[in-house]
Amino acid sequence: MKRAAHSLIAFLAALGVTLPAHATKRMPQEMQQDLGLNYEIQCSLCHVAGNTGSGTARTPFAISARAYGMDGSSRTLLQQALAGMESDHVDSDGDGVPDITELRNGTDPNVHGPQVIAGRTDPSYGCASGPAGAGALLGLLALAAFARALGRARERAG
Ligand SMILES: [Ca+2]
Repeated sequence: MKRAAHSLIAFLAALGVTLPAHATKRMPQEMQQDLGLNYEIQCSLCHVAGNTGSGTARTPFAISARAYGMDGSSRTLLQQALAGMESDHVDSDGDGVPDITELRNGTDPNVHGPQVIAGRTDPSYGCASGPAGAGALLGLLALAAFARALGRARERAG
Protein backbone atom coordinates (compact mmCIF):
# COMPACT_ATOMS: atom_id res chain seq x y z
CA MET A 1 0.00 0.00 0.00
CA LYS A 2 2.76 2.42 0.96
CA ARG A 3 4.63 1.70 -2.27
CA ALA A 4 1.48 2.39 -4.29
CA ALA A 5 0.94 5.69 -2.51
CA HIS A 6 4.53 6.74 -3.19
CA SER A 7 4.18 5.80 -6.85
CA LEU A 8 1.00 7.84 -7.11
CA ILE A 9 2.70 10.81 -5.47
CA ALA A 10 5.69 10.59 -7.80
CA PHE A 11 3.38 10.33 -10.81
CA LEU A 12 1.30 13.33 -9.77
CA ALA A 13 4.40 15.36 -8.93
CA ALA A 14 5.76 14.61 -12.38
CA LEU A 15 2.48 15.78 -13.90
CA GLY A 16 2.57 18.95 -11.83
CA VAL A 17 6.05 19.81 -12.98
CA THR A 18 5.51 19.11 -16.66
CA LEU A 19 1.93 20.19 -17.33
CA PRO A 20 1.95 23.42 -19.35
CA ALA A 21 -0.68 26.06 -18.74
CA HIS A 22 -2.22 25.75 -22.22
CA ALA A 23 -5.38 27.72 -21.53
CA THR A 24 -3.52 30.81 -20.37
CA LYS A 25 -0.43 30.63 -22.54
CA ARG A 26 -2.29 31.63 -25.68
CA MET A 27 -4.36 34.40 -24.15
CA PRO A 28 -1.62 37.03 -23.87
CA GLN A 29 -0.71 36.46 -27.52
CA GLU A 30 -4.34 36.67 -28.61
CA MET A 31 -4.85 39.84 -26.61
CA GLN A 32 -1.72 41.34 -28.14
CA GLN A 33 -3.01 40.53 -31.64
CA ASP A 34 -6.58 41.66 -30.99
CA LEU A 35 -5.47 45.02 -29.60
CA GLY A 36 -2.67 45.48 -32.17
CA LEU A 37 0.00 45.88 -29.50
CA ASN A 38 3.66 46.05 -30.43
CA TYR A 39 4.82 44.48 -27.17
CA GLU A 40 4.25 41.16 -25.44
CA ILE A 41 1.49 40.98 -22.86
CA GLN A 42 2.67 39.14 -19.76
CA CYS A 43 0.62 36.73 -17.65
CA SER A 44 0.88 39.19 -14.76
CA LEU A 45 -1.66 41.41 -16.53
CA CYS A 46 -4.32 39.02 -15.21
CA HIS A 47 -2.48 36.67 -12.84
CA VAL A 48 -1.04 37.79 -9.51
CA ALA A 49 2.77 37.76 -9.82
CA GLY A 50 2.43 36.08 -13.23
CA ASN A 51 1.55 32.78 -11.57
CA THR A 52 -1.09 31.08 -13.71
CA GLY A 53 -2.20 28.50 -11.18
CA SER A 54 -5.84 27.98 -10.39
CA GLY A 55 -7.53 31.02 -8.85
CA THR A 56 -4.69 33.45 -9.58
CA ALA A 57 -6.48 35.62 -12.17
CA ARG A 58 -7.24 38.27 -9.54
CA THR A 59 -5.66 41.48 -10.78
CA PRO A 60 -8.01 44.45 -11.16
CA PHE A 61 -7.85 44.05 -14.96
CA ALA A 62 -8.68 40.31 -14.72
CA ILE A 63 -11.61 41.00 -12.42
CA SER A 64 -12.95 43.58 -14.89
CA ALA A 65 -12.38 41.29 -17.88
CA ARG A 66 -14.16 38.42 -16.15
CA ALA A 67 -17.08 40.72 -15.39
CA TYR A 68 -17.27 41.28 -19.15
CA GLY A 69 -17.38 37.54 -19.83
CA MET A 70 -13.74 36.58 -20.33
CA ASP A 71 -13.15 33.15 -18.81
CA GLY A 72 -10.19 31.84 -20.78
CA SER A 73 -12.24 29.30 -22.68
CA SER A 74 -12.37 30.99 -26.07
CA ARG A 75 -10.95 33.80 -28.12
CA THR A 76 -14.47 34.98 -28.94
CA LEU A 77 -15.18 35.64 -25.27
CA LEU A 78 -11.84 37.42 -24.96
CA GLN A 79 -12.64 39.64 -27.93
CA GLN A 80 -16.14 40.38 -26.62
CA ALA A 81 -14.77 41.25 -23.20
CA LEU A 82 -12.12 43.58 -24.63
CA ALA A 83 -14.68 45.27 -26.91
CA GLY A 84 -17.12 45.72 -24.03
CA MET A 85 -14.44 47.10 -21.74
CA GLU A 86 -13.31 49.51 -24.45
CA SER A 87 -16.79 50.79 -25.26
CA ASP A 88 -17.60 51.23 -21.55
CA HIS A 89 -14.21 52.89 -20.85
CA VAL A 90 -13.53 50.47 -17.99
CA ASP A 91 -10.78 51.87 -15.75
CA SER A 92 -9.75 49.11 -13.34
CA ASP A 93 -7.10 51.12 -11.49
CA GLY A 94 -9.22 54.27 -11.30
CA ASP A 95 -6.60 56.65 -12.67
CA GLY A 96 -8.86 58.13 -15.33
CA VAL A 97 -7.29 56.27 -18.26
CA PRO A 98 -9.38 53.33 -19.53
CA ASP A 99 -7.81 49.85 -19.43
CA ILE A 100 -7.74 49.32 -23.20
CA THR A 101 -6.23 52.77 -23.75
CA GLU A 102 -3.59 51.95 -21.14
CA LEU A 103 -2.72 48.72 -22.91
CA ARG A 104 -2.47 50.52 -26.25
CA ASN A 105 -0.26 53.16 -24.61
CA GLY A 106 1.91 50.48 -23.00
CA THR A 107 0.94 51.32 -19.43
CA ASP A 108 -0.34 48.98 -16.74
CA PRO A 109 -4.13 49.03 -16.26
CA ASN A 110 -3.62 47.47 -12.82
CA VAL A 111 -1.50 50.27 -11.39
CA HIS A 112 -2.75 53.81 -10.78
CA GLY A 113 -0.71 56.17 -12.92
CA PRO A 114 1.41 55.73 -16.03
CA GLN A 115 3.50 52.70 -15.01
CA VAL A 116 5.06 51.20 -18.15
CA ILE A 117 4.02 47.62 -18.91
CA ALA A 118 5.63 47.30 -22.36
CA GLY A 119 8.83 45.29 -22.10
CA ARG A 120 8.06 43.97 -18.63
CA THR A 121 8.63 40.24 -18.12
CA ASP A 122 7.03 37.86 -15.66
CA PRO A 123 9.01 35.84 -13.13
CA SER A 124 10.33 32.62 -14.68
CA TYR A 125 7.63 30.52 -13.02
CA GLY A 126 4.92 32.33 -15.01
CA CYS A 127 2.89 30.93 -17.88
CA ALA A 128 5.76 31.03 -20.36
CA SER A 129 7.81 28.45 -18.48
CA GLY A 130 5.16 25.74 -18.40
CA PRO A 131 4.66 24.68 -14.76
CA ALA A 132 1.07 24.46 -13.65
CA GLY A 133 1.79 26.99 -10.88
CA ALA A 134 1.94 27.27 -7.14
CA GLY A 135 -1.73 26.34 -6.75
CA ALA A 136 -1.12 23.00 -8.41
CA LEU A 137 2.05 22.46 -6.38
CA LEU A 138 0.20 23.12 -3.13
CA GLY A 139 -2.52 20.72 -4.25
CA LEU A 140 0.08 18.04 -4.91
CA LEU A 141 1.70 18.59 -1.52
CA ALA A 142 -1.70 18.29 0.16
CA LEU A 143 -2.41 15.11 -1.79
CA ALA A 144 1.00 13.72 -0.80
CA ALA A 145 0.33 14.47 2.87
CA PHE A 146 -3.07 12.81 2.61
CA ALA A 147 -1.64 9.71 0.93
CA ARG A 148 1.09 9.46 3.58
CA ALA A 149 -1.45 9.76 6.40
CA LEU A 150 -3.63 7.13 4.74
CA GLY A 151 -0.65 4.80 4.42
CA ARG A 152 0.25 5.24 8.09
CA ALA A 153 -3.33 4.61 9.17
CA ARG A 154 -3.45 1.38 7.17
CA GLU A 155 -0.10 0.23 8.58
CA ARG A 156 -1.44 0.73 12.11
CA ALA A 157 -4.70 -1.07 11.30
CA GLY A 158 -3.15 -4.00 9.49
CA1 LIG B 1 -6.49 53.19 -15.75
